[in-house]
Amino acid sequence: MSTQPIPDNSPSMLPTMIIPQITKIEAITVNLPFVTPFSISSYTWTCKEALLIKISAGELSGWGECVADPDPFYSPETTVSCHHIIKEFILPVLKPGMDFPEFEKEMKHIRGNMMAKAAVENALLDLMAKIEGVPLYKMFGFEPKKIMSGISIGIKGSIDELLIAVQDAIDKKYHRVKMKIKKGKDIEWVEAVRNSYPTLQLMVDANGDYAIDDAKHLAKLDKYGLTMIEQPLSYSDIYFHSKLQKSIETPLCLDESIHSLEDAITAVELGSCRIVNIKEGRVGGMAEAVRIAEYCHKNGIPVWSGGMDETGIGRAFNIHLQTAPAFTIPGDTSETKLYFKEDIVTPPVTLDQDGYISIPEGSGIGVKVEEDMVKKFEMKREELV
Ligand code: OSB
Ligand code: MG
Repeated sequence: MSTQPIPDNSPSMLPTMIIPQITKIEAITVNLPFVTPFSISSYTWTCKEALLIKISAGELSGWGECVADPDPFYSPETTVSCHHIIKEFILPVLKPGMDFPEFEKEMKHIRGNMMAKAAVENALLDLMAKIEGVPLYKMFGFEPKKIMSGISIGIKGSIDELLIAVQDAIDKKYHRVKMKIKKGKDIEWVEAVRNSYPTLQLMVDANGDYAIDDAKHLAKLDKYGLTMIEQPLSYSDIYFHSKLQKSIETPLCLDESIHSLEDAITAVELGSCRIVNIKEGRVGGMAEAVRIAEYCHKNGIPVWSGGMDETGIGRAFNIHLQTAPAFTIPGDTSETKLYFKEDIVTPPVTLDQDGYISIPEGSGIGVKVEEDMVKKFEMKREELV
């Protein structure tokens, strides 16, 4: 598998900066059409509805993108539940003058709701980096690097359609291919891809479609040399994954089940997975994502950055996150045009001729949020502060 080496001096400099005087906070719900529908085992999305949080301090604004969908088919959180939690519980604890660790401590009183927390926390981090005039990765103490690319291919109508999508990804030089699977569209589909592409770095994601009783069935995947099987069992399970991992050779990777560093420790100590998918938007934001990455790295568990088919705002956070040296496996970081004809930021994510992605230049998340495009896709806007 293609990996990047980890330098010895992995930094863990989390921000100890002061929350600035905030002049305005807006919650904006946007809806962007997908170029093609995206199917996972539990649902098909035809568009991206996202709750954006814009936190302003005078002329400067930080942006966060909540990765919850309008529906509870990936995670229990939704755009509307997140809006409620942000407005009624998260923003009331946000006080100018408190430092960032104090803010995170206050947030711990609010149980769960990690997607809601991430949207606010990330917007604050973007804002603080912009006030400092530094790129986000630099505020975390990381060095810039070229980011590996990876594609997540949704469940297609036929094996032929899947093979076309895989060929397309290979032509674009993606570093690894993930294919979504579900019961009835699994072994045969993986076999077809593997037969056509014997050396491709290939993995599958089941989004919780199987149960522990399917262990023997899932073990049939062992012969295809997959890098990993992502979240084969229930979205909330850690324990049964530990039993499954003992009965199959392919490394398991957890996605949906991991909401915090505590969850990651539980999974690693139980032996529930050998790889972790870190989505900063699912674990409360960039700071917790970095803590999970550093814990996993110390414990010999490789990590990668997942995606939630975010707009360019969420994508930019994922790109900055991957400068943390623990991210050694290509993530679900793909070109903007795979999902969107038009996005709300510039520049779009593109791959260079070797399949790498460059970090957007500029302070904070680096990309420019195009307000006219936000307005174009806007469904609802509310001033929260
Ligand atoms: O399980 O990783 C997942 C998209 C929506 C919900 C869940 C998942 C995904 C993806 C897409 O796989 C990854 C991406 O390209 O952002
Ligand atoms: Mg997944």
